[in-house]
Amino acid sequence: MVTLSKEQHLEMYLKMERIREFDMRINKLVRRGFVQGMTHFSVGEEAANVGAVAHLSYDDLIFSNHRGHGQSIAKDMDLNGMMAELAGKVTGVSKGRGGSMHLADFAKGNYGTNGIVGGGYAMAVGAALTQQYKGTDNIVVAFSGDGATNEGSFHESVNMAAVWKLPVIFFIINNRYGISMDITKATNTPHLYTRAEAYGIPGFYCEDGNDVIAVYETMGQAVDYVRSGKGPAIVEVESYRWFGHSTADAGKYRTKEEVDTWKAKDPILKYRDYLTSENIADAKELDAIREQVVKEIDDAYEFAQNSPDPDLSVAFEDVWVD
Ligand SMILES: Cc1ncc(C[n+]2csc(CCOP(=O)(O)OP(=O)(O)O)c2C)c(N)n1
Ligand SMILES: [Mg+2]
Repeated sequence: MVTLSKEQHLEMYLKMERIREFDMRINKLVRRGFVQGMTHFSVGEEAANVGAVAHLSYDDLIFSNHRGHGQSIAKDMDLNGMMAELAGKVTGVSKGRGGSMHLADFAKGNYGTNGIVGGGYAMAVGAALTQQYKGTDNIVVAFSGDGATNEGSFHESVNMAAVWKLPVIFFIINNRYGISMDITKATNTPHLYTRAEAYGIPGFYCEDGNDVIAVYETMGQAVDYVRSGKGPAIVEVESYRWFGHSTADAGKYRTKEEVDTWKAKDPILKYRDYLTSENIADAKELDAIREQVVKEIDDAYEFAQNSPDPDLSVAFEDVWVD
């Protein structure tokens, strides 16, 4: 049983609403040419992201993948800077130079989204080695999808982390697809957390990754284990992306029935039901949070819209280390 205070619950709810509203807005803005470059949405996976990050402080580090808006928002990324980054503006969190797949905020322990599938694993292991070397009790979380776990880098990274007993969690959001590839055609095992056994580390599984409390509980077990210095762990949660793989994908390989079935398992509605039925919050309070979020995203859009493009003269800055 989890014991979360009302404030913690409302914080998680707020972040889930932020992720939803941010990506819903970006989806509209993409069509108007506001967003520079490719974008992948976290809509549908809000609980998986928020339930995982809720255990982390700013001293704990995360490495995201291409679908990293959810993790970035869960780790408190400034919405103005995030929106501006997607628009390629100079006020973006990466000075408008990277876009959706280069969102980072080192001060809050966010080591960035990443366009290379499987590219975050080895960096997370390196960051975990730093924590062990320095004797901190910080942990590192490498977020990825199901598809990425078939990259060689996953296996090399998990193995090395296991041998060196590094404080890193490989957190897999299994949404059953790698672009258009159904998981059953790419992976000869029904569950990815069972791969942990091959490396002699624990694997934790959350069947309902749309239930933020269930994700929180599962991740809590993994965090306790890893933070106590016993070594790495794998966590797998099942969820689903509502939209196509990216802004360039209409998602024709999935049936409408399948998508609708998952939309009916909306993580935000599920959490609202929980919060109201457990008398933790009433609908009015939750509606107020939603209104606040809509205003935040309106403001972030205004901020990005009114920010200048980077000057051409900076094109070669931050490319080489002096
Ligand atoms: C090394 C590499 N190979 C291929 C790609 C193209 N690519 C981008 S996302 C993706 C699928 C990733 O699937 P998954 O890990 O399940 O994450 P999801 O998109 O489902 O969240 C692929 C193949 C890439 N970006 N990098
Ligand atoms: Mg996937």
